[in-house]
Amino acid sequence: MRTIPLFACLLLSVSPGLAGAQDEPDAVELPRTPSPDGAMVYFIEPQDGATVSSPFTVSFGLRGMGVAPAGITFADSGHHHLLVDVEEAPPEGLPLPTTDRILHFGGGQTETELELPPGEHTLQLVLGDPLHIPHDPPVRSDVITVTVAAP
Ligand SMILES: [Cu+2]
Repeated sequence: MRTIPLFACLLLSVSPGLAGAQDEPDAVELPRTPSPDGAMVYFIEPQDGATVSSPFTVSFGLRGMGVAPAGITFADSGHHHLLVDVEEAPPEGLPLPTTDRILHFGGGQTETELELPPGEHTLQLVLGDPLHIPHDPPVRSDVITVTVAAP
């Protein structure tokens, strides 16, 4: 499988065309990629309410769609984003930003090791199209809560 390094993901997220879109929010509407009926993204692990010790494995499940690296256009596919302690949902019609709380898996990864400080944390998965824009309708998991045990 062809993999795209993460930095390609970062570059796409800050492409100049999108900066223009922010200047005129009403004038530009980015095309959305449709998601098929019944598509669903979910956590294989950890389970909602789990207590884990850091670092811990997060496994991403996807039903009704395929995984494709960022930048690759392929019907009914996308790549995973993991939202960590994100309180306000990112806007639906724009590329997901890259922050320390919005992690892109633009290489098509379906698993990661996450290191978080002790305490309660929320996690959510959101699928993005080749340009990191959530599908229409969006394919996202429930928000789950995990507790990272003190070492
Ligand atoms: Cu992305």
